[in-house]
Amino acid sequence: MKPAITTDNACSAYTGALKIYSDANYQGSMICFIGTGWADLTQYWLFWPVSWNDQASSFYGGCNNGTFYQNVDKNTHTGWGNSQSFGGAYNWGGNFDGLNGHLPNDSLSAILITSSCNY
Ligand SMILES: [Ca+2]
Repeated sequence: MKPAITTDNACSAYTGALKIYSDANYQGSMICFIGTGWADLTQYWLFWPVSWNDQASSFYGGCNNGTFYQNVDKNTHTGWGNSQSFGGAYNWGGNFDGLNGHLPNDSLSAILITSSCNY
């Protein structure tokens, strides 16, 4: 799979982008992903020199479906261990609060987007 794309343009050009927020309830800093594939959050800056690893507090899935992982393999840049699926009518967004199958706050390390859109 190709890596998920993340750019500033993805936020403005694609209303369907996956959005990850540093604070609960869609607040704080945001990073966007569009397209299918893996994203290793140790590879993206929240603010230098702090990466997005273990920083996410809420998400909006947009038109994407996939899986959030609590751990990431440093060599393959793929997720493992505790996970949470997202997308569809019942998992379109929310807080990482450790409840009802959600990952705990500040634990997200890798994202797999299995289906996406181009809008
Ligand atoms: Ca983690």
